Amino acid sequence: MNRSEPARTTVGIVGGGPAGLLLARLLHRAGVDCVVLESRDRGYVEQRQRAGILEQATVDALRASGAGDRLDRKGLVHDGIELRWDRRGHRIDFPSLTGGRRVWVYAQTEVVKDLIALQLHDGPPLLFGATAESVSGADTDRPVIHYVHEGRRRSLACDWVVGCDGFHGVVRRAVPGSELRTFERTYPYSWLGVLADVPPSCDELIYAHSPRGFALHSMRSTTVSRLYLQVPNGTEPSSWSDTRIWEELEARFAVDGDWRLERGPITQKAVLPMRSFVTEPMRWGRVLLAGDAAHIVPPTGAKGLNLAAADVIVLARALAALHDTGSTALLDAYSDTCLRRVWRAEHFSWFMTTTLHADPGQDGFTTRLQLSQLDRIAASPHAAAELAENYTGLPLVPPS
Ligand code: RFL
Ligand code: PHB
Repeated sequence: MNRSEPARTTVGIVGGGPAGLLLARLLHRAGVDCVVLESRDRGYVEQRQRAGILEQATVDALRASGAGDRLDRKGLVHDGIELRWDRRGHRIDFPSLTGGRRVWVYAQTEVVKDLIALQLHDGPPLLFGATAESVSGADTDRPVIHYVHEGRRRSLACDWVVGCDGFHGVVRRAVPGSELRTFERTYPYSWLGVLADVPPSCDELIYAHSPRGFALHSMRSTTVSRLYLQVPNGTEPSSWSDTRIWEELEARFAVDGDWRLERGPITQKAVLPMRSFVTEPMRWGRVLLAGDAAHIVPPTGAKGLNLAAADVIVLARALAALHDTGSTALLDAYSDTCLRRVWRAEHFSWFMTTTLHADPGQDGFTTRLQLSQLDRIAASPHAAAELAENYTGLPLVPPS
């Protein structure tokens, strides 16, 4: 056997995305031993373009896990966002509406790179190219992960198995179907996301409602812009030329006044579907689910990565408490604690999505409701505060 390939561990983690990697670091710091199995290679995991906004609690956890240095040097602190509709803009000021909260612009790819570098530096073990095929014994004291690594079938006996293996993962399948409830909504549109080598045309993110559909202006740094356009489901990224993308972005961001969208070379294009999905419960026997393995949100509320981080912060505390005191009280509460926060984020993500996007063939009544809601946010500090509190992130453990 490979020297670095253990046959047993306390916590077996399937998936080396943000959820699995952050959990491993937090457990390592708490003295709980664990192993991470990741099916892809390191280069692939580090390059996947995904989320870009971090809430305070996510930043705090990254710092606590030792992964805050580059984030503190390169992350951009944002105190607000702009909403645009009807050719006008309205800024939501986070600190004044939330008692001082703000968000960080720091790409998921960078978070993942930081966590991988730490993990490979001082452990615990992280195996790339290790694909979990199944988990047996979820309802016994010793669940086992069956996986393939370097062409060989292997097994890892664990006290606890955590599925951080994303929406298409296998760990969820260890739970009998009769024990799981799933709730799902798909949307009749997708996002075309592009990266462009051009300084952002704004200091803060712009979420735009327009009769032509939704558009979002985000960024990766002071020199790289990240932009999204609502497109029909099934759109091929290659069917959008660079010129067409810039023209459409310009039309959807159009605002009275002298604002200009700067153009630059587009370096990546991809289409992402929009989905809401929740699995209940998030624990069965000795198998726990965290992050996208348990729930998906459409990206309009910037919640996916932050929800994944929140789950594993709650879980790491619960496993550390078990390790330190022998008490399973926090683990027993894990699913309920997380699901209350998950459903709040599901609602917010659905609200942002349905307020800002145009359904194909949307009627005038629905459009008027959307515009009225946006007007209300602009007119009422209470309505704006509701958005700002949700966007910047609610408490990790919601008050009951
Ligand atoms: P991830 O990041 O999907 O990581 C799961 C990891 O598990 C591995 N894996 C397995 N490993 C071993 N054995 C198996 N059988 C395995 N099956 C899967 C995978 O290779 C992967 O490395 O889930 P995690 O850690 O829960 O993190 C969640 C976030 O990644 C996710 O919520 C967000 O990125 C969602 N999301 C976005 N959120 C935003 O807020 N803004 C965005 O712009 C945004 N863009 C996106 C996204 C999600 C996307 N996906 C999942 C389709 C763009 C995309 C394309
Ligand atoms: C991003 O920067 O990729 C991003 C930002 C905010 C969102 C979604 C994506 O709501």
